[in-house]
Amino acid sequence: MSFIAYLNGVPPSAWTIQNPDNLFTWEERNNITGSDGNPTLAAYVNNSNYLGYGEQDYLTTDMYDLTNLTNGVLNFDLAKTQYSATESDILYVSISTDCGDSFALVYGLHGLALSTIPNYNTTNNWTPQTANEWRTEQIDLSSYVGEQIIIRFQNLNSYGNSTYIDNVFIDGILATNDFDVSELSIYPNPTSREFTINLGNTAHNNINIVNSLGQQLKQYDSSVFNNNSQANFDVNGIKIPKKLLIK
Ligand SMILES: [Ca+2]
Repeated sequence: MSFIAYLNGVPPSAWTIQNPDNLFTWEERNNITGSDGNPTLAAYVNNSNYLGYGEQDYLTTDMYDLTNLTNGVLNFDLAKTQYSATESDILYVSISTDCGDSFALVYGLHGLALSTIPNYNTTNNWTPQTANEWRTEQIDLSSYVGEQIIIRFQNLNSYGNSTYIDNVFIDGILATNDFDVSELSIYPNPTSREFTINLGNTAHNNINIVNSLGQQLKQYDSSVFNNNSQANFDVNGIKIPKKLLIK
């Protein structure tokens, strides 16, 4: 079962941007070819026009509760090129467990290790042209299970080239006594419209679909299962985030 926060380009309202020099920083960029090959709205830093070195720009998430997870993985999609070996930006990811007072580094790459294409790219304002110019980064959060965490993305510029991130979410296993997670399956997950829940031999529950802020988008009574172990759902017509949280 997935525990999903999300970002489709636009930071949710509780996310914050810190831009100490008041110059370039994290912004939205629309109609970018996304990690699934379709147009997406991605969070972007225009490092190719950002004439400066060592300037730091922070994109900081809302707080996420990992107390009911038995493991956790932070996923995000990255599209990134570097201008040259010397004009090469850095991306850091850090985690706070004290409401943002302090952060511990969990990810930091620069140079071609950060780039999502093989070579340097001097195209001004580079944009990904195909899905395979994106890479999904995965960061193990198991040591943060039981905590409430804030995630911080930090762009450290070096007059390099574009940095895009999209589809930030936490994937994990819910620890709950309400049902046997190993019995339950949801597919496809994540989904944008239709999905099937198979309860196996577990008791029938009401199904709540909520977004990452915990707001309920739709509720189904357990009668939707009609005494079968499996039911199909169609969430077409409700305003949903790019990825769903089903619990
Ligand atoms: Ca800045």
